[in-house]
Amino acid sequence: MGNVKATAQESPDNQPLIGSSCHRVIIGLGKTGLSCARYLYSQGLPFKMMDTREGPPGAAQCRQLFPDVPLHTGGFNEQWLMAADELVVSPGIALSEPAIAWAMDNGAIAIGDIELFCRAVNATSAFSPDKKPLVAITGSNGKSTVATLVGEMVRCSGLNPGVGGNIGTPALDLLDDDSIDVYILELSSFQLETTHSLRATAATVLNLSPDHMDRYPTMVEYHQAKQRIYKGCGTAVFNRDDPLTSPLLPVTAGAVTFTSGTPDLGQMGLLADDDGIWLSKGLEKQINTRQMKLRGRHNYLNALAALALGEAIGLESSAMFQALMAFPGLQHRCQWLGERDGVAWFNDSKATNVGACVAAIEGLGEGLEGKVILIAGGDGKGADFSDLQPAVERYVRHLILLGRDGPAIEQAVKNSAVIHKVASLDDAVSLAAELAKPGDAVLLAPACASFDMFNSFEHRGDRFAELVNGLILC
Ligand code: UMA
Ligand code: ADP
Repeated sequence: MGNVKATAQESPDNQPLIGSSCHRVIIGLGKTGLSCARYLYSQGLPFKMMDTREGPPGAAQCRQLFPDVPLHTGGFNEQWLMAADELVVSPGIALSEPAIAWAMDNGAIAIGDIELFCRAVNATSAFSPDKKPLVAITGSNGKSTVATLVGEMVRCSGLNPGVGGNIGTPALDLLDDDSIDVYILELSSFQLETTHSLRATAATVLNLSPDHMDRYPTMVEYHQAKQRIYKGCGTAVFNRDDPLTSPLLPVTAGAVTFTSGTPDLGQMGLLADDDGIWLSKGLEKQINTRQMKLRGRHNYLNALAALALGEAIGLESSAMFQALMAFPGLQHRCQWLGERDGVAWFNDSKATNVGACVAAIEGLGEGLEGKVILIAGGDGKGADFSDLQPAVERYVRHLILLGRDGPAIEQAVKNSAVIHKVASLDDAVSLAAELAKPGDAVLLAPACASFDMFNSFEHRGDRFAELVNGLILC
C-alpha cells in the first residue's frame, strides 16, 4: 500500500457498475453512507459497509435496518477493499487515504452518493418529458444561499423543488419524493471528486477562494474538483469577476456570466443610478436591491447567479423576482440579531473560511457609521489568513480572537486593529459589549470551522445568539 496516487476514476467505457454481481463497499456511516445504504438496499443491490471510527453515528441504525449487511467499524477492512469493484466513499473521507488509494490503484472505482443519484436520474432519457431539470451549485461561499433561493424561485413558479446535497438532505433521499419537479443540489468539492456522470441542466461555480486546505495539497486540486460540476452540463453560470469559476470543460447550451460590475449584453450584473443599485440583465434594470431583504454585495452576486440558473431551467422572471424580494436569507449567514445602545449584532457563524469573513466585514463595514468589532478564530483548516488584513485594516477597530487558530490570525493581521484574546465565546461577547460604541456593529465571522470548541457552526451561532439575546433583552 502506501505510495500511490489517488485520482477519481471513470468506470471502463464510462459504464456504471450497477449489476448485482458488483462488489460494492460503502465507506462512512454518516448521513451520506446511510442514504446510500437505503438506496442500494431498496434496489436490491448487494453491498458491505465500513467506517474507520470505533463508534460511528449510523452503526446502530445500520444493524437495525440492514441486519444481513456485513458491517466493519474501527478501521478499514483491507480484504473487502481488495475485493471491491466499487467504493461508495463518503465526502468526509479523502480519496488520498492510503487504503482507498491502494484499492483504487488496484482497479476499484470510487464513487459517491451524488454519482448514484445521477445514475438514477440520467436513466430517464434526456428527451423524455419525465426527465426532471437538475441545478447543480458549488463555490467556496454562497452555495446554501443560492440553492435555497433557487428552490424558492421554483416554488414561486408553482413547481415543487427538491433541495439537497451538501446543504443537509442527502441527494438520494430526494428520489423518494415523486412530487419533486426540479432537483437543486448543493455540491461540495468532496462530493464532486466522486461524481462522474452529473450532466446538470444548469451548473455554477459561484466563486473560488481557499477552503479545505487541510484536504487539498494546493488550490489546483481544489479548483479541479470544483470544475467537475460543469461535466456534461447544459448551461454554465459563472462569475466574471473570478476567472477560476469559468468552465474549462465544454458545455452544451452555452454560458451566462454574472459580475458586480456592468454586465455584458444579455449577461447579469449590477447597474447603479440615483435610486441605488439594480440587479440587471444587460442594460435592463430588473430589481432594485432596496426591494430585497438580502444585504451585501456578495448577496447581490448570489441573487444574480440564482436568476441566471432559474432562467436556464425556464422559470418566468416575475416568479423569480417575487421569490427574491421575499427571501430573508439563511440563519447564521450575516444574520441581524438585534440592536442595543446603537450597536447592532450580527451572527455570521457560517463564515468558516477567509473569503466569507472578508465578504461579511466589507458588506457590513461599507454601510456603518462606526466600525466593526469582529469576533473570529476556531479551526482554520490549514488556511492562510493574510487575505483578512486589508478588510480588517479598513473596517475593524477591535478584533477579539478565540480558539485554536486565534494566534495564527493575530500573526496575519497584527497592527491592523486592536487585538484581544479570550478563552470562550461567552468572554468574547462580554468584551465586545464593553468595547462597542454607538454606530458600531459586533460581528461573529470566525473565518474558521467550529470543531475545536463546538459541535457545528449552528451550535456556535446558536450559542452566540443566546448570549446576545441575553444582553439585548436584559
Ligand atoms: N469519518 C471518518 N471515518 C469514516 C467516515 C467518516 O472518520 O469512515 C469522519 C469524516 O472525516 C468526517 C465525519 O466523519 O469528519 C463525517 O463525514 P461523513 O462523510 O460521514 O459526513 P456525512 O454525515 O455523510 O455528511 C456529509 C457532509 N459532510 C462532509 O462533507 C464532511 C455534509 O456536509 C452533508 O450535509 C451531508 O453529507 C449530506 O450530503 C457538511 C460539511 O461540513 C455540512 N460539508 C463541508 C462544508 O460545507 O464545508 C464540505
Ligand atoms: P456555503 O453553503 O457555500 O457555505 P452559505 O450561503 O451558507 O454558503 O454562506 C456561507 C458564508 O459565506 C456565510 O458567512 C455568508 O455570509 C458568506 N457568503 C455567502 N455568499 C457569499 C459570496 N457570494 N461570497 C463570499 N461570501 C459569501
